[in-house]
Amino acid sequence: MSRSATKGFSMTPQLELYGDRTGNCLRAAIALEEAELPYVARHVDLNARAHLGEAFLSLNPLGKVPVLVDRTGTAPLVLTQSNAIMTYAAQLAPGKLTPVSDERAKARCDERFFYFVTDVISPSMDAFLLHAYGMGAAAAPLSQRAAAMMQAAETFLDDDRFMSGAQFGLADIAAYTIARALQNHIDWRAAPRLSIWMAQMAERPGIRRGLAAFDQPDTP
Ligand SMILES: N[C@@H](CCC(=O)N[C@@H](CS)C(=O)NCC(=O)O)C(=O)O
Repeated sequence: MSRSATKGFSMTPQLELYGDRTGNCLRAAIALEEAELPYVARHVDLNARAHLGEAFLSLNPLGKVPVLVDRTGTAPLVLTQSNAIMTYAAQLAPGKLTPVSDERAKARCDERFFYFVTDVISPSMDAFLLHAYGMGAAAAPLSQRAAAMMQAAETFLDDDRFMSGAQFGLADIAAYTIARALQNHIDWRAAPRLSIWMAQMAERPGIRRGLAAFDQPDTP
């Protein structure tokens, strides 16, 4: 909904998501898309160091993406953590990304969401940083661990159609982008349910739009 949704804004957009084509940013964009919230995506080109420019640092002094700005209140709300942006999207669109009426179903969705965030995405991010610091040998076991934890999520699909439970949700978004990143490390023949789930996720319009959110050349 990102670019076409600009038509829905008379002047300053109410929700703006700043980011680039990284896992953290794409998860935030997919959450906004799947929640069907109108927003404008602003491309911050990390390669061009746009995140270190004065304009962007005034939004997030840490110089990191994603950043969500919500101007619907009396003062703008600025969120600089991908997971906070995702849970905020769930809050703004009750029932779209987390179950609302069934406490146990909500707990199951949270449990799975935190599994992917802490047990898969986190070691994978650490491996990425070790690579960036020239410590590729130290990174390898962390990448393998992340892939093994991703593959273990096959069991989440034994009884449920989605990673989040009976309905699509935050855990599916967290799982999908990291599963794509780790796809060459996963033994897909040993994970038939995961394979089917991946194919289904790839067909979701909200996921497709979220993945393309930062394809425009905009800069803040
Ligand atoms: N904990 C933050 C991490 C944000 C983060 O590290 N963003 C990366 C891109 S995914 C970034 O902006 N890197 C640029 C830099 O560190 O210079 C989140 O989940 O949003």
